[in-house]
Amino acid sequence: MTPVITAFERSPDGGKGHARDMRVRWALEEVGQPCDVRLVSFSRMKEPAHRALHPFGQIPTYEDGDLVLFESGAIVLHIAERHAGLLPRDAHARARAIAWMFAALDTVEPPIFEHALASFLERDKPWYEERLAFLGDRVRQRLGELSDRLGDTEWLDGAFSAGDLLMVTVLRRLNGTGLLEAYSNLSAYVARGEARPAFRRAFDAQLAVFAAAPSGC
Ligand code: GTB
Repeated sequence: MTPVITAFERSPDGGKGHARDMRVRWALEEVGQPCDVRLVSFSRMKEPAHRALHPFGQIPTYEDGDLVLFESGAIVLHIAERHAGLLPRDAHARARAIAWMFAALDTVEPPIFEHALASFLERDKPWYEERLAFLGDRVRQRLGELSDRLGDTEWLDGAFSAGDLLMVTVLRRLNGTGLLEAYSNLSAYVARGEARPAFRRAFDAQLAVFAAAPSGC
């Protein structure tokens, strides 16, 4: 059975692949699993039919037979557990790769997401510059720590894993802000992730949706 995922009908990011369906598309491409994509509008996401799949009325969701999942991290973990290629076979290495998945979503993504949200939504507030500086410092702290750990290795812990996949999707949100570019090993790490053929295929697929129905933003 071909799994079905949901994605934005009109991507507010102009096809840059920052919405969280991108990490699910990428994981599916890495393991060679085709999927169908159901596009949903912002209003459709809040209707009961979609809320039955996703309690918070968001994308992405994942349906495969009887199984319905929400939360991009849980979906990527499910894909990685069901197919070879995204998690090591060795139990300890596998546990560490999963720890990197949590680190990406729970430790590194929150300050990056807050920073992006502030620059988007709070620009006109009198305290904007002060808040942005504060959030920028929080992002830099995490990037510095991550950069120290990555050093000059290719991936976070041995071979490319679902931990790298999630970390790259989180970090690439900073592309062009100057924050990521201050850490040359992290910039190169993101570029390595983005150069993977599976990433390119996933990126092109989400971009094709935007090209067909460009956002009004
Ligand atoms: N923790 C959940 C997960 O990881 O799956 C978060 C899901 C989530 O935030 N979904 C967002 C959504 O459905 C889309 S990805 N929002 C609609 C709503 O809540 O009504 C977040 C996102 C949105 C837009 C951009 N962008 O334009 O750059 C980037 C990321």
